[in-house]
Amino acid sequence: MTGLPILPRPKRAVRLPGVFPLGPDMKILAPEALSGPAGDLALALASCTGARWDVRIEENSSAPDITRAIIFSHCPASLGPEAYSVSIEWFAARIVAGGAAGAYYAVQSLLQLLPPAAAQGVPRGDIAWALPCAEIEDSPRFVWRGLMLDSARWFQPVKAIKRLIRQMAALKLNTFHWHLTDDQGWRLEIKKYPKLTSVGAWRKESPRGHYGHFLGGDGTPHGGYYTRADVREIVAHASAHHVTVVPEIDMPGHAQAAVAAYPEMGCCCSSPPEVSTSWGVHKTLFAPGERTIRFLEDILEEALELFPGPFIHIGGDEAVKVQWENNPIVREQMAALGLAGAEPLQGWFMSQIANFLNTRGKRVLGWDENLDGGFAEGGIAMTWRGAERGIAAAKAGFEVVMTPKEFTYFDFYQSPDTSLEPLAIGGHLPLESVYGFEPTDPSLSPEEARRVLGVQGQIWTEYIPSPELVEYMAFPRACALAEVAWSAPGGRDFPEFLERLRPHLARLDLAGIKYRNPWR
Ligand code: TNX
Repeated sequence: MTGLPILPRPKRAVRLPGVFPLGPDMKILAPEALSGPAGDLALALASCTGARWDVRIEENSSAPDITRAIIFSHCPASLGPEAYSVSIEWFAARIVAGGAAGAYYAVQSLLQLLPPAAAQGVPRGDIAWALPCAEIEDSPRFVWRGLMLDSARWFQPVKAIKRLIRQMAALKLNTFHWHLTDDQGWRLEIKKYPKLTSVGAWRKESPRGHYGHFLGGDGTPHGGYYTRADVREIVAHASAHHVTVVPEIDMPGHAQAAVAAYPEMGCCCSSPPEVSTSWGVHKTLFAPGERTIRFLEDILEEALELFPGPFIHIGGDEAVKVQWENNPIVREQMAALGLAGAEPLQGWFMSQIANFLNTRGKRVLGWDENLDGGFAEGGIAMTWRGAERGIAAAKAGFEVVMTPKEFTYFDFYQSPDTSLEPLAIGGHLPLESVYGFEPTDPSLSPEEARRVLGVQGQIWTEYIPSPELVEYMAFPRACALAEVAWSAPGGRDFPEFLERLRPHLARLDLAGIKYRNPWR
């Protein structure tokens, strides 16, 4: 590399001699289409330099003699929507972007070229603010660069989620997959079914210790949910940072909180369950009948009002079928549909929901269990049970987001000496392994390789009860994942990555992010 501390590593970056000093009376010129990122840059520069940075809207600032300015131009004809180039000379900097997202990413790169103190957001008169002269050309390797947060096992406040999204965006991650429902809590306000949150968002207590060695409950009620206003706030915040929010409503398993609220939607129900107070795979399923499917469609219909993005995730993972197999009505239904058993019934169930979402113009995602018959045309698989499943799915014609647990489960331990780490679910996923993950495979044809949409890190929160611990588990592994997702595979070099990570962690410090120090 070139000594430019940009993370994730750009496609091409060259350090040139000299610097571009950021003194007083400087300006930013930008066309209307890029005024958002230009404004972000103005705010960031004003906050650290203490000088005023005005944005002047100018559709075409191609004159070569403009000085003391940062000049944005929009060039969708030659660059993709997330691509950008930057050229910094001693008298001006020019940013060319294919779209607002590309300009936003150019701004993230520029901010990383400043001393880390810029991240503090307070004017520092003792620093000679300047950008190094440089040339950068950059565009992402993958379109899906995600992080999943489980807000069902433990509820995180809106503020913590916004902080996480802001930090994702600084790493050019563009997809926030929000796991909103599970056995231990339902977190999304649904007007038509108020008990989902009045009942389903609250559990009596949470388990203590690891579920492998049961220690009993903690005796403390836990809960919370996101109102429609909360969701809108998070979605708007994400959108301002070029992050798409993908909600997950998990079905037919991981449904216990919903069934506790509306027992008639389950099929257990001589004895309706409580919102679960333990971890692990549960047996409570939604009933596969018409009434429950309408119920879920109503829920999704409301979710569609809140999540304008193109994707909805419908789970499909870990649905143990005993309740279906033991239920005479469900067995009748299987026979009536001519299905050979409970597995194909899950396929039927998921495709009902997927078809409904398709008619609403949404693309449907699900965990890799859906590859066994659950996907309607166009379903996208998140392959968590091993990278080889993702490769096989791409060969079988499915689009995939690679989420294999051995490389992307950020709930795993970060160090082999687990006694030095906070209690975690298990596993071992050090920074270097995340960094070394290769999401494609040489055996894929170019067409098959294009079906690998990208990668995503998973923050399942059974053992992550606080937002601080979410940050500890997420960073710096998300920094390594961002590089896997964004950067070309050829230049991967772990020691060199660590050099660029150092200033990034200094920025996280100043932003108050409680990351894990990989050098301790
Ligand atoms: C499996 S991955 C699950 C989650 C757990 C996670 C813990 C997946 C689709 N389901 O319910 O939280 O393992 O690592």
